[in-house]
Amino acid sequence: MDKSIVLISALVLIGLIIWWFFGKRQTESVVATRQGDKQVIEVTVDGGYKPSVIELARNIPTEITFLRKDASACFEEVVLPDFGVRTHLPVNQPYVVVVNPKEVGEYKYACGMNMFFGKVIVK
Ligand SMILES: [Cu+2]
Repeated sequence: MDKSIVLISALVLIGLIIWWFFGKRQTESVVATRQGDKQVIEVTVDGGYKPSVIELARNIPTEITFLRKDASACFEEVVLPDFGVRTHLPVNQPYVVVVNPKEVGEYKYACGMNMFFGKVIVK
C-alpha cells in the first residue's frame, strides 16, 4: 500500500517534470495570414514582442504591423537585421514594416538595444 503510493507519486512527479521541460519549451508561433498577393501579421510590442515567433511563407511580400503599446525607450526601435530593417516605432499607432522573405530560415530580430528578441521563421 505505502509502496504503491510512493510509486504513483514518483510517476506523477516524473510526469510533471517532463511536462515542465517539454510542454513549456514550445514557444507559440503565429502564422501570417495570406491576403491576396501578400501576407500580413501583427506583432504587439508590450514588455516584449507578442507573438515572439512569427511564421512567414517564402517569396511573398509581407507586412508586419507592429503595434507598440510600451512607451519605454527600449522599444523605440525595432531591428530586423536580416531584412535590412531598423526603424522607429510610434506609440499606440500601428506601424507597418514591409519585408520580402526570400530564403527559408530562422531570423532573429530585436529592440534597438538588443535586449528583447523576436523570431521570424520563413518556410
Ligand atoms: Cu531595448
